Amino acid sequence: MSTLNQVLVGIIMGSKSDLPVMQDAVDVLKTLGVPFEVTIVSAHRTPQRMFDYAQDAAKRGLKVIIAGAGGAAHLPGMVASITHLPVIGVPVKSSNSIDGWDSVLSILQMPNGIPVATVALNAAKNAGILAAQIIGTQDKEIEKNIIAFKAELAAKVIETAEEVEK
Ligand code: RP5
Repeated sequence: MSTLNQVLVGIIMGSKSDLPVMQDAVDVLKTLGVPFEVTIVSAHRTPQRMFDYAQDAAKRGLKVIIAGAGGAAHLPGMVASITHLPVIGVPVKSSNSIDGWDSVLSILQMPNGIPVATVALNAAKNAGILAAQIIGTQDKEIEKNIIAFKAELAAKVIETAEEVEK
């Protein structure tokens, strides 16, 4: 049975300033036909909102959370500590001071038992694809969309290879 009417992926971010990066997750989930919601939840500025969001997410039917944040990026890890849902973390390069390593390390270096699936710096597109792949294990339509998406990637490589070989 397809679950396509139910919102399955929650995209959250620490600030509206993260949106230009996080938009890539929005766009690829649209492409892959995965129903999602998007909002701002700050671990530091709205801790109670973060707690409520994470605590209610599974009850509301979400299956995966994508959380993006920059700097001392505690949002993905704290959300993962509250919910049993899989959390995909997107380190956002929010300042030039240490090249985004602050975001990467604070999302990546989780303690044993509380994983966050951390994608590369600013790689919200990959976070969206990974979320769709997780949903696709249980939803035939989304699985089909993922397979088509990957076939398209492969076809582009073959096309460019043929151009280069001419
Ligand atoms: C983090 O601080 C946000 O995720 C953002 O990446 C960074 C800067 O936030 P703003 O000061 O632009 O709101 O919490």
